[in-house]
Amino acid sequence: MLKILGKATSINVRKVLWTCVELGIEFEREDWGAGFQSTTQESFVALNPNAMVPVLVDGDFVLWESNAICRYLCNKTGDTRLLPAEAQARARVEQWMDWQATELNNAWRYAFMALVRASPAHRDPVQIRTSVEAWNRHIGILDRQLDAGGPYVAGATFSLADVVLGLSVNRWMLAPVERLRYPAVLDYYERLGERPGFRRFGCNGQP
Ligand SMILES: N[C@@H](CCC(=O)N[C@@H](CS)C(=O)NCC(=O)O)C(=O)O
Repeated sequence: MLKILGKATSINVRKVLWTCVELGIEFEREDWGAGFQSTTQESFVALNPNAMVPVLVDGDFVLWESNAICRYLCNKTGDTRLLPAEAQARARVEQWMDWQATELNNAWRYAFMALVRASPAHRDPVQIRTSVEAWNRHIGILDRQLDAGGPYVAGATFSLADVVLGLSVNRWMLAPVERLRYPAVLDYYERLGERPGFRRFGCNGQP
């Protein structure tokens, strides 16, 4: 059986758990990461030199990077519902997944470390404000995409892009920041809330 290493409260682990529910994949999970078994242990670093969760163990095959794991699970099952086979449709899904992992994540990181994690290394008020503004600005990009071409990020059907961005919207919704009004994002969030995989893993224990 597939093994997923990582605590279920981690946003990146939850991407993989939600994807497994969408694909009907059974898995075992072990708690690793801050508050659980340390990822800096030699045995873990041998699996992922970045000392981060999630890590997927599929027999002898070991994979890290949450978005890559989600894509692997689709490819392994041959299920093209979340990751289309057709080149342009797939590229559109992957475009939004890459945007989430790079542009969007870089926007919120400082504010999240400061305001949620209370990190002593993230106390500069100017950088906090800049990060909150960038966070809202990026959610605004998502709002315009959903408004123009929804109801899902890559168009008419639910895809892997919605798994990774659904978790990002969940993080934005729960963060103690001033949120700009984005009606399409709020509708989208409600729509995702109807999915069993989101209810189980997407909303980090929140209703
Ligand atoms: N780019 C990586 C980032 C993984 C990441 O940031 N993982 C965090 C948890 S969300 C982590 O392992 N932090 C260290 C820890 O919890 O010990 C991915 O998408 O898999």
